Amino acid sequence: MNKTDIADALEEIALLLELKGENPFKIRAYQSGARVLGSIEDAELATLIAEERLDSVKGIGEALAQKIAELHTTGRLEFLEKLRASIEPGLVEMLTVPGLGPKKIKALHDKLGVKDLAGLTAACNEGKVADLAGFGEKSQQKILEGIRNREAYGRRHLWWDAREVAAPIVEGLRKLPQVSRAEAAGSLRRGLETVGDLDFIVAAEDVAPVVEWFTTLPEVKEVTAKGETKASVRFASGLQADLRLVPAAQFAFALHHFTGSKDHNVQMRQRALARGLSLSEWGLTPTEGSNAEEVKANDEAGIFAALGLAFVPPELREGLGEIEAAEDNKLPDLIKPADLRGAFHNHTSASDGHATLAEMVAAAEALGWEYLGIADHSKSSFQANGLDEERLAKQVDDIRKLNTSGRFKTHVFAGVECDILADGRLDYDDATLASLDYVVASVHNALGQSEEDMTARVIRAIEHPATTMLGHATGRLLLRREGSKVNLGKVIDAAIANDVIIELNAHPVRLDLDWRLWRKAAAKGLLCAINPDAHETSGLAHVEAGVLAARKGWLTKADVLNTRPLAEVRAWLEKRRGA
Ligand code: DGT
Ligand code: CA
Ligand code: CA
Ligand code: ZN
Repeated sequence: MNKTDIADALEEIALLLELKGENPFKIRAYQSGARVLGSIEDAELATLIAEERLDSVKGIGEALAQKIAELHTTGRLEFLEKLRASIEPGLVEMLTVPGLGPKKIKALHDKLGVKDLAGLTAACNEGKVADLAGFGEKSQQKILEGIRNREAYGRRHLWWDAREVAAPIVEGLRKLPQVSRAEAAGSLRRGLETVGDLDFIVAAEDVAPVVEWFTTLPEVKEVTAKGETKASVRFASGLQADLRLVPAAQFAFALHHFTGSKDHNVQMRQRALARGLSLSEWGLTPTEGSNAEEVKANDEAGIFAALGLAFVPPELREGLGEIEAAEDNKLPDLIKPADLRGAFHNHTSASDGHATLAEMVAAAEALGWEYLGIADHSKSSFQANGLDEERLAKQVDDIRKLNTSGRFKTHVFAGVECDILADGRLDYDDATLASLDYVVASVHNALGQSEEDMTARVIRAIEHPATTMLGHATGRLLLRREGSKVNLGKVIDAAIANDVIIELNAHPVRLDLDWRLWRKAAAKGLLCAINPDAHETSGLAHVEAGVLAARKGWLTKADVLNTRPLAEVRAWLEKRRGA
């Protein structure tokens, strides 16, 4: 196991111990152990374990060192497995309700005998939760709403997770001798932030072996349909998938149809009808009485061309004006993953990341990035181990030294993810902020403010001369928590007026600001930065999800600051700081 997985295991132990109401000192030992691990480089950790010296590290005692070693060498921990087994699964499930932490769940269990979500719903409906000390009417309402949302959320999956399941299946399908072409279609191909089910389109002449392969994949839990042209399965994760088998001549039509979206398809069909043609998953054929000829197409571009359209990238097929733009040959030249030269919002083990500064920079260098911005949490984010002025100054110093050392080809920008306090002030004084290359300003607490207060708060932060960009504008966590109430139209206008960037937070659970707002905002002059919000080296890869969302928002390379070369970015940041 690597240190990120070990840290996750330690955090899980702390959470479970808290659910059991264990001694707070013991709980904190696991939490700080997880944090300390982040500051040890992976290679060093292996050495410390091999030489049995892990307990010499400050913050790691003998008992903890043993557990870490067990996880590192075997990938398992008996202690954790026993702990998991000792707790009712319903209690752990309750942790997925927003606002319910281990302490509150323990209180609900001890005082009301609540053991699972069903019991919690009943207790709320009977008004018992409102009467409990530390809860009240408002919090009872929030819990009920959270449980309701959870059911809706359970029907969809993050794009990132769905892609992880789909990619090896597409690979596997393509390797089958009966298969000539295979693609994942549907919302996954369109790059939607959440996906309902997977849709695979396959061209095959001999279908039975393909259906057999698909329905007996190891992760399949249930086969819900199995026929000549279609099969449907449900995976253990709850995700469902449709497989559609077509003759090679129909592949392009089926791929286009099942990529969707529905709105896009409806508009395409109307366009075809106006030309005396009928468009379906089977083909493009003349309507009755029309003298048009059947159109054959080997790829989607052929279908679009037959209807007088430029090729529309799947990300744009939402029925939001892409057909008109394709007709006028005015589709944007969309940003591509390879356009990115760095990113600004990334964490290290100095706050709540799992990798050291050097590990993060090495990972950025391996991606070929020209620059990496480090923006750890600020002091008010104590839950995320935010940096006080002294620790921030040390980090800035470390970054400057790393840059002059020439150890990495990637330049490091010293920034911070500065909390926007409840009244809109920033979390450091002006002198501290002035020591940085840039500032990402983000809301992390008091998320439940009124729309009026939240909007004024965010705009005040945008108007601060030290603010470079606004982080995760609404604070939404996809399939987990709705965003804050905030007037984004006003926020976007304020950002443009103050020359402040709004980030497209590329973390697969955020993708915030939403793609639906970008086209209009960019046209008005808003500049974007696509930021992975990485908390570990592998997190830098999140930019892929961000680029997809940016493409859905019609963004081009020119709309995104971190497509520019280092010298231009440096100049932009300096100008912004008034340096
Ligand atoms: P999802 O799975 O809810 O995330 O969204 P999609 O877009 O993947 O939808 P899905 O799986 O129900 O169907 C895939 C595509 O098939 C959809 O985007 C468009 C096409 N499609 C499905 N049902 C209809 C329909 O009733 N009318 C039209 N025009 N197209 C349809
Ligand atoms: Ca689908
Ligand atoms: Ca489907
Ligand atoms: Zn943040």
